[in-house]
Amino acid sequence: MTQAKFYVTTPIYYVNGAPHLGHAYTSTAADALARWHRLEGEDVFFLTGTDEHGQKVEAAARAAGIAPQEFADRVAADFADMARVMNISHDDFIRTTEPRHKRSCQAIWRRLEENGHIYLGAYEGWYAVRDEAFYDEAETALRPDGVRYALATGAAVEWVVEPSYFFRLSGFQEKLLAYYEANPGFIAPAAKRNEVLSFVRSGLNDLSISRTSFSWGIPVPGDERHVMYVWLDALVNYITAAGYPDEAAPRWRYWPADLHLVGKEIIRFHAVYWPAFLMGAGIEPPRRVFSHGWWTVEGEKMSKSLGNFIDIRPLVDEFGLDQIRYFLLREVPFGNDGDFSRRSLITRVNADLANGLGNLAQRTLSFINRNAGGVIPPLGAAQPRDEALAAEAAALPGRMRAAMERLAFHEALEEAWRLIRAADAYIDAEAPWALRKTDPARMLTVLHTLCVALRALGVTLQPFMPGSMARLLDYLALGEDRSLAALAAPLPEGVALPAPAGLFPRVTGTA
Ligand code: ME8
Repeated sequence: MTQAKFYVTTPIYYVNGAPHLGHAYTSTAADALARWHRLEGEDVFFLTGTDEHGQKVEAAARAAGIAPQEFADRVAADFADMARVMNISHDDFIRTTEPRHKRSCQAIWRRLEENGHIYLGAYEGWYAVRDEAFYDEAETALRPDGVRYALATGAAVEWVVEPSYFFRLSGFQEKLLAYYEANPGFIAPAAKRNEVLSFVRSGLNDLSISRTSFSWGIPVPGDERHVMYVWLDALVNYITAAGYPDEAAPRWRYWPADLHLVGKEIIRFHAVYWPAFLMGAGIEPPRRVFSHGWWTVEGEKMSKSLGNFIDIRPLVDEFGLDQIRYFLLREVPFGNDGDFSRRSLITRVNADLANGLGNLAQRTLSFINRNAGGVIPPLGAAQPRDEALAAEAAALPGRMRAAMERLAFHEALEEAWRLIRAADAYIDAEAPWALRKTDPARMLTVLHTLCVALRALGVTLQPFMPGSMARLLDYLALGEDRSLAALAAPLPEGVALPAPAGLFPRVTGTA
């Protein structure tokens, strides 16, 4: 049997500003998926990186008074730092100013040109630098302040007149609709799919794919007065990292990507333009694009004018990394919008982690340490209650898998918490502290069964809380194989366990 592969991406983040909660969110979600698929034994390729060209980045560099490349170097380093702090396990970090990417962009441009999908014309219309997007007039409105804004995003637009190369997007309407039809799971969630479908059904205009009014971009091959439109440049990152244009590269085995994770505001680029570019170049489109919702902070939209972009790193220092990762993926159903507040963070951490998982682990492991010789206790004659809990533990990976396939992180976590509640109820009902005097062999069986449940929790929760679950599995003396497959083995009775320490302290921060 050949090993299944899984190629997952985050958007590449613009280097016009510092990384914030929103970027950390997408990266954490992608990381949990990458780690989950590795646990399943798949050959995973996980890509993240930075989007460094275009007018917006050029303007930010100018405002900072430094050259765009130097500016991009600084901010890209900050994004790499955020990934390190968040324990993001990417296999590659791509920067669009790298030579491999220039080569890849120019190669796909030539392919599109050879295939007759590019022509020279002139663009005259609205452009929003903040969104790096062209808009039809009907997609904008003039506000009382005399400025015209894009309706979808609220970004100011400006009138642009310049020579431009165009991509014959209009010719792809039927092909795209046929692709969506044949691949019902291509765009998720369903509401987004409907939005994209109606956009494509309403008819597609050709797309301007080069700019001449600034130079911070990848030169159009054969006509260096033009730089490529930053979204064409940016989307191509996903094939560059897979080795394009070298389709014999070992990494090309990962293409097509299994999943592009994106925020809801960039679904059109990923679900319309990107598959059309790929079809035009004779490359297979990605398998799935999933759009997630947006976080507000303490009820407010994060924005430059409010100055309330929050950096995740001080929160990690304050609350702990896995606490933040857990909160991000548990608090809001993936795909929905949500609000980030200190109050809900503190509540979650205390209720679910300190009092829930942490307490279960601590009360079980310290009891074993004190009363069962500090080893994995032997399993005696199991009773139906023991078997029921062990069966719940055995069923957990399958239940979580079903949720992970739908990117329902909160449901996957809820499955784990059902097991935690079942284990808590089991301890209370079996009362090992009482059995210590009345039936020590039975006590050991109960403790063994609790270790089975803890091992299932520790292994399956690694993608969400890698550091703390590594500690939990160390306390259970689990060997090197910590994949889902390892759960099938019986627990090795009598193996010495290290002295456990608390996993998740209660937090007392102010809301
Ligand atoms: O759009 N809530 O980069 P970008 C949740 N370079 N997620 C958020 C968020 C929020 N409030 N704010 C941002 C770009 N994000 C392009 C992408 S890909 C070929 C090019 C996340 O720096 C979310 O994933 O503006 C969103 O799509 C991404 O950051 C946008 O990052």
